[in-house]
Amino acid sequence: MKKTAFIAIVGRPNVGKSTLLNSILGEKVAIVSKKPQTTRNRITGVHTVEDKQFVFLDTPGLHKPRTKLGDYMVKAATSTLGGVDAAILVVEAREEVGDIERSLINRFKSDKLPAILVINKVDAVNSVNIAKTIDAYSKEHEFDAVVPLSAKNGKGVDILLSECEKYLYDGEWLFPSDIVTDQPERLVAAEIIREKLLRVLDEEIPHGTAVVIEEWTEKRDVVSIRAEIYCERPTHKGIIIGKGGATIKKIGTYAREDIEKMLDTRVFLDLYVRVKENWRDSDFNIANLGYKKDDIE
Ligand SMILES: Nc1nc2c(ncn2[C@@H]2O[C@H](COP(=O)(O)OP(=O)(O)OP(=O)(O)O)[C@@H](O)[C@H]2O)c(=O)[nH]1
Ligand SMILES: [Mg+2]
Repeated sequence: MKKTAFIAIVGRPNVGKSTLLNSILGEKVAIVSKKPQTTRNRITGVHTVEDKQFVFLDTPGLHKPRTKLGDYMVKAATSTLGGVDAAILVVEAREEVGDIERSLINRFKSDKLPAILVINKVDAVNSVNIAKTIDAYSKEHEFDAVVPLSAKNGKGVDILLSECEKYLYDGEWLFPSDIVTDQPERLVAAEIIREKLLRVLDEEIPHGTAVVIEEWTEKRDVVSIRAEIYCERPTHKGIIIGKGGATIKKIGTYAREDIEKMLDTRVFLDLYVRVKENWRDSDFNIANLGYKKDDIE
C-alpha cells in the first residue's frame, strides 16, 4: 500500500527553509540567498522512498509586507498551511520566540496542525544557544519533535525525515516516483537568474526585480533562452547592466552555468533589462510577472 503526506516548511525569512528543502531532496529545486525574502512562491519538493511519498512545500518567509508582492508572498505561505497534514517550523537558535514564530504557533494550535520544530544552522552556533532555544519553544508549544540540524551540511536531516514518517497515511501518490518538483524547467531557469541577481546586486535592487522567460528554443544540443529582467527604476537598470555591461555579463554567466547543469545541455542565454516602475505595488503587474493569486489559493 502506498503512503503519502503533505508537509509545509514555514518560518521567518532567511532561516534556511529552501536550503532544507534542497537538502532533503538532494537536488536544488529552490533558490537560496543570503538576503531575506528570496522565495516568492510556494515550491513543491517531492521525496519518494520505497512506498513512501513525502510532498514538502517550501514557502516564502513570513514578514510584515510593505508591497502587494509582499502581501502575495505572505498569503502564499499562510494559505499553504490550510492544505497540509503537518508543518515544519524552521528557526535559528535565537534563544527566544519571536512574534512571527508565535503567530505560526498560534495557527498550529487553532488548526490543530501537528508540527515539528527545526533549529537550523547548528553548524554556526554553540550548544548552549541551542538548548536555550529548545527551552524557550517548549514553553510555547508541544511540538511533535524538536530537531536541531544543519540544512547546509545535511547533518540531522535524516532524523527530521524519520520524524516526518508519522504523518504518512495510506493513499495514492500525487506525483510519479522519479519527479522531485512540479515546477516547469522554464520557471526554474527564471528563478536561477533571480538567484544570481540576489547574489550579485546590493540591498533593495534585487528585491525589486522579476524575471520572465520570453523565448525558449531547443535545437539539437543547444537550448536558447531569452529572458527579461524587470526592475523598478531607470537607475536600477543602469546598475544591473553595469559599466560596459560587466554586471549583466556576470549574472548571465553564473545563471547559464546553473541552467546548463539543470538541463544537462549547452545553453545560450540572452538577458534584457526593462523598467516597470513600482511593479511590486500593482496587482496587474505582479500577476503578469509570475505571481498570480490563483496559484496560491
Ligand atoms: N551556516 C548555515 N547557513 C545556512 C544553513 N542553512 C541555510 N543557511 C544560509 O542561510 C541563508 C538563507 O537560506 P535560504 O535557504 O535562502 O533561507 P529561506 O528561509 O528559504 O529564506 P526566504 O526564502 O527568504 O524565506 C543562505 O545564505 C544559506 O546558505 C545552515 O544549516 N548553516
Ligand atoms: Mg526560501
